[in-house]
Amino acid sequence: MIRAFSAIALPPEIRARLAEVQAGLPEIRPVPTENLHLTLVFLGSLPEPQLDDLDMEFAGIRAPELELTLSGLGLFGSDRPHNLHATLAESAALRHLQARLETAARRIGVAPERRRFTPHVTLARLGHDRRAWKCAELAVAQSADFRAGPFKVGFFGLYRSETGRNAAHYTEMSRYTLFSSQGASSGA
Ligand code: 2AM
Repeated sequence: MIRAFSAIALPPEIRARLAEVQAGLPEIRPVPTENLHLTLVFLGSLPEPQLDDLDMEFAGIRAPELELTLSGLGLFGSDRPHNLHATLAESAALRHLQARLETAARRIGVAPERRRFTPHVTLARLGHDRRAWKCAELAVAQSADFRAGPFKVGFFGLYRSETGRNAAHYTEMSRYTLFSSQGASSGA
């Protein structure tokens, strides 16, 4: 069984901006810079044949490149915040792509998350430390001006997740190209 998810990798300059935000929050244990990503669909643990089917489905998706912007910070969990993240400026194209991946997952018998898709990049998972909660709440309250991007997204990936004692380890198993609108107009 392979624990898998599909996601958008972030360009190095965007990860560097997020690392600066994390560095300004010393009370909070950050997600390692190389792990920062935007999850599209969390797939759970799948047997390899099902992953192969999913790979075929994803490879058949033709969708345009995206242009995304990170805008502000947010928290999941109102009285017990558990996740500090960067939020995405609204993108209909991103929602459209995500919905297509979810449909593809359903088609091969994977039931994705029931919670509504809230695009985000997790910066820290908060434990039970109240100081970390306070620090995260303050960061969110002061984040109105935070922007990173816009940046182009030319592909999405299928990742394997291995959870270690400290940080998770993510490996890209496959990559799926999104078409550029310039290429589309020339018939490519
Ligand atoms: P998160 O960043 O909000 O925690 C790999 O674990 C990716 O899948 C993470 O980005 C994680 O989102 C996402 N994910 C979504 N649902 C999950 C779940 N039930 N368990 C673990 N990860 C999940």
